[in-house]
Amino acid sequence: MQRLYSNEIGEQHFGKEIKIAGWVEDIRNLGGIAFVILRDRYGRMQITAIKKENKDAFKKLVSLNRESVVMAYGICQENEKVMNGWELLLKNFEVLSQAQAPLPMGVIDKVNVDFDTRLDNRIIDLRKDEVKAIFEIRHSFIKFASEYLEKHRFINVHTPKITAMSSEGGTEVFRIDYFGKPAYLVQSPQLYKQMLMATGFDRVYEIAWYFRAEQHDTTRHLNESTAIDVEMAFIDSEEDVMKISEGLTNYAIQKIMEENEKQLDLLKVSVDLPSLPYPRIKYDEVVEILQRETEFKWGDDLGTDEENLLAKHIDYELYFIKDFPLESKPFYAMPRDKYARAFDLEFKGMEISSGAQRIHRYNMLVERMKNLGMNIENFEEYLKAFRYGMPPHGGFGYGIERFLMRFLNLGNIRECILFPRDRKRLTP
Ligand code: AMO
Repeated sequence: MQRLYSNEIGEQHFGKEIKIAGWVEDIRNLGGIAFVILRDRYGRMQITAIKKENKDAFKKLVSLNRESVVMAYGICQENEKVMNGWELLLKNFEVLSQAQAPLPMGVIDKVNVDFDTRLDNRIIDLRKDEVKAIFEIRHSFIKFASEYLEKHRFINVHTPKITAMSSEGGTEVFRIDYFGKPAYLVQSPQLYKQMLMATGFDRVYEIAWYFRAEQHDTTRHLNESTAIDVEMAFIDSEEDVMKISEGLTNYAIQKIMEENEKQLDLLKVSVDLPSLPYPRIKYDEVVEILQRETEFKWGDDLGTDEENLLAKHIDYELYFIKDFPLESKPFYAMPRDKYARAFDLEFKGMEISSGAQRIHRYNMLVERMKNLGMNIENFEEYLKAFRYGMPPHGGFGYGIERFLMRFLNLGNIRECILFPRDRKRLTP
């Protein structure tokens, strides 16, 4: 007999024998009868055991520790008073795994455990409906973003995560020993996705790892995070890239609203689909707004405080900031006078994505790198891609955890990744 999931069982099974499996969430022993709540991936089911019908099974069942894993057999009995409208009248069951007691934290207990205890016991934390819901929505976000990109001719690629070159000037890299040679974990697929623009794969995307040895210990930084990286060639300007970025965002939000209603309800998130196009605010306008209340100077970076303040002055949840000072963006960003043809996508006052048109002319790129004091010998393999036919191109990196944090109104980015890596956490 095939095991059925809780959401597969219905009228068609009433009166028939079925097999179910899951974690024992709760046991109520009333003496002659016992009720067990069994939880599987999709929901909960009630097992009803009657002592006089199978004494041994009854005894074994009521002595189980919570969260043990069982496979149970019996008749699916219609019962309006029970959740789902049916109960399993127990014939027999197998203990697939007995859980130890006490549990390091509860699954259904109302007592609040602190966040570190939750993360230390993530395998149990993930059994909670509202925690699972985050990762179901995460799955949907990646699926729908990929779907959108594929509809727009992007091909999914995988570039190296171990490298000899570092891409994002400002942030620190993790160094590793590569058979005696120094190497790094990549901070972004930046250099490789650009190199691919020289190959004829003129639209690529990658669901990628970012490894950053940043010192930040904040609610919005991880040392290992994931992103959707996009790169596209034959663009006229960064506007072409921004259209993909906002199109992808709206498509994913709309599809999640359709597919994940249950999870959004559970997380108490109500969503209005933003209208397209998203507003574009120039960095110079941002400076003007901030200078009304702060000492902010042209050329300064937008920190958390500035982003929050700015968000209070803008009536939209999602908007772009563009035309940043050239010096505030990495070497590969295409200049327009003293500005970079670059943009950030802001969601409720936090950067969730950034991108740019890139420099595609070899001489210009080398000059820019030299001006910034970079040692171009270290970038020989990257620069090679610009010598043999490189079309104009641009792209963006889109933080998956950052998006989810804002979309689901979560206070800490660590909620959005299974096993977070931060300054203090290397386990589990
Ligand atoms: P950037 O450094 O802005 O750009 O990163 C792109 C996006 O990735 C996310 N992100 C992070 N999320 C959590 N923790 C971190 N430590 C972290 N660092 C980055 C953010 C950010 O907007 N190569 C460029 C992208 C491009 O131009 O294509 C880049 O890496 O959401």
